[in-house]
Order: sequence, then C-alpha cells, then structure tokens
Amino acid sequence: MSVPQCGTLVCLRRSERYMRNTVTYKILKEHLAEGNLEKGQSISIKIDQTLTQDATGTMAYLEFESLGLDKVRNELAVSYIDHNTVQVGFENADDHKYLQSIALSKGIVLSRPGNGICHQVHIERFGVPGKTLLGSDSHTPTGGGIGMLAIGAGGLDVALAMAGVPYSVVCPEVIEIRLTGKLRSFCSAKDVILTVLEHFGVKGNVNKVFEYTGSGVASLSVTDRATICNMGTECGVTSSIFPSDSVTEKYLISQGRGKDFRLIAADENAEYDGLFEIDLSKIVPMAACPHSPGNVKKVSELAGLKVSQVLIGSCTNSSYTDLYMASKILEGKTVSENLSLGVAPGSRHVLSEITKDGTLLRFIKSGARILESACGFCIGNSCSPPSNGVSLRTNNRNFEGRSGTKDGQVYLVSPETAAISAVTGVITDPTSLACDEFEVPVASIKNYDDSMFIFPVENPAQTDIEGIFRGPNIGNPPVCPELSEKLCGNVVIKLGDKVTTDHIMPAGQRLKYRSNIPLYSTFVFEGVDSSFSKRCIENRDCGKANFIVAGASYGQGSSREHAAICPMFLGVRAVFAVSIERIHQANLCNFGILPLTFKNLSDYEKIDSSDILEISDVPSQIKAGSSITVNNISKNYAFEMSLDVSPMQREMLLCGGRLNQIKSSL
Ligand code: MIC
Ligand code: SF4
Repeated sequence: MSVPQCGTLVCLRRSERYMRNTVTYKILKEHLAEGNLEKGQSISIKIDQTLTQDATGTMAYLEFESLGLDKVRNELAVSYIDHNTVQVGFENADDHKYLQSIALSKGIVLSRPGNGICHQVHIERFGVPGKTLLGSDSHTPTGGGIGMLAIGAGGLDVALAMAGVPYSVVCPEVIEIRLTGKLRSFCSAKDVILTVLEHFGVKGNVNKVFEYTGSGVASLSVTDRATICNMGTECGVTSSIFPSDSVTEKYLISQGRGKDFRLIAADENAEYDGLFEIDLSKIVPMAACPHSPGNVKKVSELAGLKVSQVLIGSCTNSSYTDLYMASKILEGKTVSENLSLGVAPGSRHVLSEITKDGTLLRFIKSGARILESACGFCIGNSCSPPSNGVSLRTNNRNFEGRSGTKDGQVYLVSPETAAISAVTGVITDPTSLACDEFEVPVASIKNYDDSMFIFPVENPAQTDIEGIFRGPNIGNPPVCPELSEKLCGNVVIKLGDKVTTDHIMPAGQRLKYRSNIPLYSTFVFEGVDSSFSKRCIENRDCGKANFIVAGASYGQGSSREHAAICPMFLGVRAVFAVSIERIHQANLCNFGILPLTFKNLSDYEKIDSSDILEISDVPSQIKAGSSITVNNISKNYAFEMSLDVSPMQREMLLCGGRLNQIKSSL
C-alpha cells in the first residue's frame, strides 16, 4: 500500500503584520522588556514563571544564593524533584534536602519526589495561557501545549529570572505548522511530532518557534499538544506553541483551574516565516531510530524487528490518555516472554487516576512493571536495555549510550506502538489492530490533591527545616576565571557533527555528581574519550588553555549547564564549531567560554586534534566585533572565526562570565 504524503513545506515572505498577529508575538509583546520585535534581534522578556528540576536545580539555586537575594522576585518559582530519584548513596538524598531547605527559605514551591515529572505536573497545576515560563530543562516548551511561551535555558539564566532579571533571547522566526483533518485510530500526537522531526531534522532550526494553527488543532487534547511541543525541542527550536482555545479551557476546568483560562489565538491575517502543512488524517505511526530523534522512519518499515524492552512514560507520553490507550491495547494479553515492559505514569495525579478506572489493573495483569512517576529510564538511571538490545520507548531522546547501555538500540515511538509491540515481541504497527478505537473517558477532578507540594510560608523559621542544608556532595557555585589577554593551548578533542550534551556531560550513573563540579568534571566526554579530563587538567595546571573543536549542531539536547561549567573547570576557554545549538551557546557565554563558529568549513577540516592554537589580544578582539583571528601555531597559518553573540553576551565574556557581570548590578 502506498503511504500518503502528509506534509509540505512552503516558505513565505515575511511581512510586517506577522509580528502583531501570531500567538508567539502577542505573548512576546506583552512581556517585552528591551529591544524591538524584529526577527534575529536580541530582545529581553519578562519571565512570569520559572521551573527547575533537581538535576539542574541544585546548581541553579547555588547560583541564585550567590546573588544574595532574600526571596525570588518572579511571580511563581517551582522546584521539582523528579530526575535523581534513585538514591544509591547519600548524594541524591542530600540534594533533595538542600532543595527543600532552599525552597523554604527563598519562597519557592517544592514538588516532592513522587509527585511527578516537572513538565507534566507544571501543565496540570501551574501552566497559564499567555504567561512566560523559563525552565532549567530543555523540554520546558511542553508548556506550549497550554498556550504558554515556555523556553528551556541553563540554570544560571533561570536563577537570574528568579531574581527578576529579564531573559535575553534572539527574537525568533515563527514557523506556522498548520494542522488539518483528524488523526486516524491508533495514530497519535507522537506520530505528529515525529513527522515534524522527519521534515525539520535536529539541526538548523535555531531561533525559531513552531506555532501550530489550523482546523486540526481542535481535535488534539492539551496533553497531545504538550507531547508535540515537548519534542519540538529535538528540532532545536526556541519553543513550540498552540493557541489557547475551548479545549484548553475544558482542560483547565478539569484541573479545577478554570479561572486561569484566557483565549489566545493568532489573528486571521497573521503571517509567518514559513509554513508546514500536515493533514492529520494522513499521519501514520512513526519511529525515531537509533541514535537520533531525527532519524525517523515509518513503523511499517520496521515491522518484525525483535524487541527486548518496552518502556512507556517520560515527560513526552505519560498522560492519563497515553496510559489508558496503552492499557486497552494490552487488555487481556500478556507481554511477550522475550521482553520486559515498564510503565511510568507522568505524575502522582495520573497514577492515582489510573487506579480508579481499571487502567492500572490492566497493566498489572498484562505483566507490566510499574515504575515510579519520575524521569527514571529516560535519563538512563534505570532500566538499561541488554547489550545490543532493541528498546522501544515513548520518550524523546535516543542518543547513543543515554539508556545506560552503550550499544543499546533505542527507538522512540507512540504509546500505541509501544503497547502492541510489547504483546507481539516485535515492532508492530498499531494500525494493524483489528478493532475499533477505544473511547478515552474524560477525567474530571473534583479535588486535586496538592499535598505533595510544599508551598512557601510567611515565616520559614517556624517550619521543621532550619537554615539551608548542605551535604558533603554540594559544592560552591562555580567561579569563572578572568579573561586573559592571550589564550594559547591545545585542541584537546576534535569531534564530528551533532555532539549532544549527553556526550559532553553524561547523566545516568554520573547524575548524582551534579552538585559536585570537581568530581563531575572528571567525567566530561567520558564515553567519547576517557582520558579527556586528565589531559585537560594537565594542560590547565601548567597554564595552558584547552580548546574543543566540533562539527555542526554542537551541544544539542539537554539544557544541562554542566556541559559548560565542567569544561570551564577543566580549563576549556573556547569552542570552535561549525555551529552551536541555542541553549548550549548561551551556557558557554554564561561561563566565559568563547563560542566560536567557523567562517570557512575548510578551516574545520584543516585543524587536527592536539594542534596548538593561539588567540592574541582577546579582550580587544571581543570588543571589536564578530570576527576573531586565530593562529594555528602547529601548522603556521591564521584563520578567522565568527563570534556571533549578543551585546550582553559580549559584555559577559569580557567579565569572565555572567555571574561576575550580574552581581554588581543587583
Ligand atoms: C534531559 O532530558 O536530557 C534532561 C535530563 O531533562 C535535561 C536536563 C538535565 O540534563 O538535567 C534537559 O533536557 O534539559
Ligand atoms: Fe525527564 Fe526525560 Fe523529560 Fe528530561 S526528557 S525531563 S529526563 S522525562
């Protein structure tokens, strides 16, 4: 059977009207603090809400502490504990205590471990259409599902937003993704975003927002929309957003938060920088194949591949609807004896809902292993697949080694594809199911149980935790070195394209060292080149600079600022790359590392690992403009790199990083 074509990309010429009339620009305009809403220009926007999670949160709060403020200054700050919930050793437990105590002291809402994954819970309890949200997690744009302009950033940027400092960002291009039609049975939101990824890929989409429009939007629930916005991150966009409509209103009412509803839609005459049209009725089940979310194929092309493991959950696909659908597919069947099925509900609320309607029982009867409502397998801290095993997962990232098994073959699929494949033991197209679609009951919450949040109190001294707790794993906030007149040193590593922050700073079993920079730094590029940190330390200790050379799309994936802080600690002073992803570029600037991009691709080809490079008159070259002259001492030639940074980033590089720059101005 030939598969219908479902998407077309059309480029439009930009007109002045688009700025006023898209959802993105309406929200940006309401929040504009500095600059003009001209695409490509540097602007600053007021941030209403912030979120952190524990893996990035400890550092973000150490940085916030170093600003010396009594309380957070933004409307709402929420600290979630959802990533490091595996407590082998004292480190994670100590970090949780630190997070609880700092939240209490600074006026931050704490979501306790067990309450669920930050993005799922934030949509449920705090997301408000039309507001801005900055989160120290790259999947913060999940909030776009409820009509928020939600952006992922490094911990320091979030710390500053909590201090009331406007967030600086490049005014984005807005790409319209126009949806028509309605999804067919057993095709879902995950298949939509995988179709988007198939077209846009994982690089080349920096400084864009994907804005969803069209008659098909109304057929998608808020959690479907959240799934789509969540994985827009994999394309590298600044954010993704849906309008706020009657579906949003119903969702908020179902969460007991009808008062937070506000209608936001693009005007009829809104114009965009590009258009991608998707007829939902032509969407087919899709899968992202190893080892990139952009390596997308149709499930039908993969059918029959033997599977060792199936995992349903993560911030992408762990809503009530996702779990209900998967459980109905599993009903009355037992998972194949050659594989293991795990299910992690996205929140405590989802977990409690599925206990009421038979969903949980259907999972248990099918032989599924019920996992904690947390990131768990997605961040590689549990459920690693067997060697070379095929793992089918509903999460958003399948970078090599992220699962904890270096040669694990991770495929990203919808809950429907995951569930049917768990029964057959091989990759199976769910549309081959010979039955009608199941009606998903609409959950209506009378009394949402907020008891696993700890809300700020007037007088923190009256509570149990006195002062701020610091275990031995918690270090001090990082200190950036002063900028030198001359940088001279070795290329310590030469990398190819699409190096992710998981390559730079592994998570999984190393995640518990997030609060201990000297120790965590010893694992930089661990899986790529195990002697990297040792070489860097030797060079650093004899006063030499370390340089990283990389191909296109360096630093894609996670927002973890540790991928900049730890290299900085090891003496890395500049990254020379073909291109650098948005959040990582900002993190490099925040920690005083020069983010340089090649003007000529041939210069990338010419450099070899261990070449000695020299940059003279560094401060004056940074001040002078966007070109930096570099000498390759080993090969005796000079070449030009671009320093493509905003005026504020230029300032912070001159100060040796953002922390140094900001302290004096608060
Ligand atoms: C991820 O999915 O990679 C993470 C773990 O959520 C990260 C944050 C982190 O590294 O702590 C992210 O997406 O930003
Ligand atoms: Fe957690 Fe995975 Fe979502 Fe990151 S992508 S927030 S690790 S569930």
